[in-house]
Amino acid sequence: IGLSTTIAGVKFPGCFMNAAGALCVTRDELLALGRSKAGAIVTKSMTMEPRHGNPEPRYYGFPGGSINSMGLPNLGYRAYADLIPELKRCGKPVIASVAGLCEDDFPTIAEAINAAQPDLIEVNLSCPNIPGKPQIGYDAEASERLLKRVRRVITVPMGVKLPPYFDPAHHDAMGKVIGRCDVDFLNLINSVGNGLVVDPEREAVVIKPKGGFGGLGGTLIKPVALANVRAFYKIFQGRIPIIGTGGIVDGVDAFEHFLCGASAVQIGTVLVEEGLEVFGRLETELAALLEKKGYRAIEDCRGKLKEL
Ligand code: RRO
Repeated sequence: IGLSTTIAGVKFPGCFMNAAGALCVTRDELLALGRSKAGAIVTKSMTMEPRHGNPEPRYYGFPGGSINSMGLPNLGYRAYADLIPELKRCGKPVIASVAGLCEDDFPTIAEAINAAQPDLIEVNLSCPNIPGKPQIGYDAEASERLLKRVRRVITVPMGVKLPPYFDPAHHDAMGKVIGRCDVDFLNLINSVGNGLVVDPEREAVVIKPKGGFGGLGGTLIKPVALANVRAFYKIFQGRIPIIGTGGIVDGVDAFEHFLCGASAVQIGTVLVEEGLEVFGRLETELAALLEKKGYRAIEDCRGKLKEL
């Protein structure tokens, strides 16, 4: 059974990789991803300057998923630019996740990171956790302005990490923006922003920043992730490859993402909860499922979801 995949012409030895943010801030974490069975190394979203992020506790896992308000803790783009050559020697694609605290940061970071030649760049338009800053991805005009600016300086395949949308009108509006900006791949979805988890025992919130509000991930967001993968797969008729992210706990969840149209999948909450061993488990589970169903490779089931 082949679990390799291709995104924007780049070959991935496996279809499972970390989601940006999960175990990918430090050099040690990134090199450990390189040694693991992950099909790629994805960096933490980077900013101009190094950041400690929001006050702790800022991540909380519970049976249905997770809530986080990390606040972009990262080493700053210069450190990641210096690390990329070493990461590339791990023998799998390196995806650099580019963010910023304001619009002008993105092209500066994108140009410098592009010069370090990661295999792909993912532009994160969907960080929900900077106090007082709305997500760029919920502003179609700002998204288009920003994507056109970064596209000018990025020569490697450029992807966009979008927030979840909850209305077909919003899928269509962002689809038009993406269609005008020469985007090579999409990553769907970032966390479901500004949820609130309550501990009834302590009668309190579970994370400190923003009064307890944070981005939701894990099992509980899977239907939202699948809907966004499917909506954009249909808008582009499969012509823009999609990385599916959200709610993947086992091989069946990954298979559902592929049926909806994903070409690869990323693991956030369950990677944090279970550690790097998750990649081997997911590969085993997906291979067994594909085998049982008579599929020989991911591309044989991609997008093949039946409608009634
Ligand atoms: O660092 C974060 O708080 C964070 C980011 Br940049 C993001 O894109 N998504 C998320 O759930 N958390």
